[in-house]
Amino acid sequence: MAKSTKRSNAGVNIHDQKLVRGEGGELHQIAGDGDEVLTTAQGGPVSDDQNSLKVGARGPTLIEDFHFREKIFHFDHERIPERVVHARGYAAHGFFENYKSLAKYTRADLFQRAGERTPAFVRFSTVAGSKGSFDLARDVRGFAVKIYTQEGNWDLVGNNIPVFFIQDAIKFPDLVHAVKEEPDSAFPQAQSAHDNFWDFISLTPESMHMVMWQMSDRTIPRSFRFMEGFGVHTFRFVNEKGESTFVKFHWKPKLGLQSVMWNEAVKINGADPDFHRRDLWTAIQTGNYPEWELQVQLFEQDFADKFDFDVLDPTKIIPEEILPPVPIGRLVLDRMPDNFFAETEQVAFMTQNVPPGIDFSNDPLLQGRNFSYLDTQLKRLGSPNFTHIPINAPKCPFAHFQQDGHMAMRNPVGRVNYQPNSFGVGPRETAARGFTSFPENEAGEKRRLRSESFADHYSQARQFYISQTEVEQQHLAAALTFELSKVKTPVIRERMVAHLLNIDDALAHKVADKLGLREMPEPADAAVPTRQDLDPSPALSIIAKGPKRFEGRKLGILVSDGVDAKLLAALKAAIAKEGGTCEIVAPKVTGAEADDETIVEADEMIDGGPSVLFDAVALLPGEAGLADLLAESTARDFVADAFAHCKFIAYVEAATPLFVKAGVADSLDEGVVALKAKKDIATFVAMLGDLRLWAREPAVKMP
Ligand code: HDE
Repeated sequence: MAKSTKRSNAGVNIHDQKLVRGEGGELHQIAGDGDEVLTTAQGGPVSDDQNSLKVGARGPTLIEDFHFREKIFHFDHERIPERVVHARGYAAHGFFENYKSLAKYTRADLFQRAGERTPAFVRFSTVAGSKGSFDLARDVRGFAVKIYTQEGNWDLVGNNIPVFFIQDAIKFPDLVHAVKEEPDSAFPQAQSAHDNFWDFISLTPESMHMVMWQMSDRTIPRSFRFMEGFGVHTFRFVNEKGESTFVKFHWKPKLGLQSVMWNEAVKINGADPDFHRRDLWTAIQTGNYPEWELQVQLFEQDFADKFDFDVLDPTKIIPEEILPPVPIGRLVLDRMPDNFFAETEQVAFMTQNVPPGIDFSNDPLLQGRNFSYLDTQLKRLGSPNFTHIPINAPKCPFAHFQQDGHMAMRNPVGRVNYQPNSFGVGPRETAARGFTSFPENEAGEKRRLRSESFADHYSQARQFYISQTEVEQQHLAAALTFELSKVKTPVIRERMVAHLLNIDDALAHKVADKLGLREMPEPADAAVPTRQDLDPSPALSIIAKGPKRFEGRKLGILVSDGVDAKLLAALKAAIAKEGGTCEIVAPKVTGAEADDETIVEADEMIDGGPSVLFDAVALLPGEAGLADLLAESTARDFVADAFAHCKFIAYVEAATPLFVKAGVADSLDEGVVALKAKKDIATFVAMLGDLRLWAREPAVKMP
């Protein structure tokens, strides 16, 4: 599938700039002439872009230098405000393909015809960190999808977690203030592990279900390609007859779910803060287009009424075992934006962008969001004409009488700018085709109330916890302990343990014990007691539904001079057959000389390519270059980390001293495979689908 990447160094002229002496002997720095003339933004040709206009060679700069002034003015204004949440993001273009007509449920145009493709743009993000923060923060991931339908843009602005921290939008500013860096010190960046966040959470019992997800490995995904997405709220499908069906949207990654380990995340952030960006960029540029299936849970009011929780409460899910999601289409991302700012930064997602046939429910979080997203675009993009920016413009015919304003790009002509008018000019509304709200009967007192049906804060938190494998339960407890260990106010830690007692007794004790709490607190007051009878939902575990294949994953191969060329080629071929990729790590960036005297080019020098960047590793040093690796502490870390992160490791005999150096020589287990004969490659590759040898974890972690 490999395609050449968009970028190439072809045509790069390394001698472009030079210093030359003028006729009078004076020095000029000049750039090489090209066919295209550099101009000002007003179109004036520029004679010299290397020197500002001065009085003499060493005199002051002149204010009349309009080229300099314009250039600096524009530069000074290059930034727009970053998003107040989800500032760090990365996006790609693609399409949604509908499987078959959903006319029975919805009149939405994109769902009417089998096989029809509709263009889409998807932005993934972290929530808390600023635009320049690192990719592997422990954080919820945004999964925002814009589909350019023939009846207007549909934005499904979701997350990689199906529930949320709060039940009412009015609490959103408090939640976000609490999780972001503390306002006096301005740290920690992109981390929830601090007092303010846990203070707010421990005083907000409705957040407990979400906290279980947040402390699970879901918040340290291996890449965007390996995460699920969720619309979170209950929406409505409305068909041609005006009948409504409730719907919850789920995106399922074709390559399966995968996360990294916390210790790995911490190290990846240092080694490659753009780990997730790079992954998406590389996958798409090499033709390995990531894909998700859109699945829906469809239900009626009487089905919803059977639950003792409320389907309007965004802190609840409907377990997939109770209502299996139905596949309705697929999303493929196949093109990176040409310009990050123009598209990824300026894209404006809005929950209120729905085509006819998709409607809102009364979820109070969704209702609040529908207000917020329009507001935020004006702040960030600076003009009500943000829909004139190509990435935000509909791709279907559109016509309205909105006019003027900052940076208006589409200006109507002619006399008539209103309707109705007597001249038969311009668009008119259409009762038949236009968006109509589902006419739900609404009545009640005007009050500030939280519905009684929103009161159970612990049952689904418990259900999530008991649905995890033992390994995942350990990770969850470790994450809670880590986060709370960064909290300096003891009462906040205790208050959290008091909530955990309502979720799972063993979990609460484990965390209390790891934190070193001397006394157990009383369980937190619960408005509704935790249900103990909810069945585990295996669909909530990442490991239980692991992909069982290495497709889309990466093997890091450590080589040095003398590497066995035939073995290397066989290993690379076996990985390619699985749909995986390989990267070569060597002591020098130019690579290593193999035993057959060919040069094996390196992708990374050893200190730039730690094993945390790979899903599995192979140690193929040659005897000739082994000393180089043994002298290098990063080579020791490569091996020690791969082992500690429960990765599968293949090795050749010559690599044995590296295990000694890494301090793991006495602990080698069945996940460490010696490549002695050809069949050993097959044995190793067959293991890789498990992604990790979790059985090793107890040997490398404090109990
Ligand atoms: Fe957002 N959210 N949000 N949010 N949200 C924004 O809009 C807001 C919520 C989500 O890649 C902002 O354009 C409120 C839930 C994503 O550009 C802002 C509430 C979910 C993105 C905003 C929520 C999300 C945003 C900031 C509580 C998952 C990034 C910049 C009621 C279902 C979209 C912007 C992108 C962005 C408001 C809660 C997902 C301020 C008031 C729940 C993926 O409008």
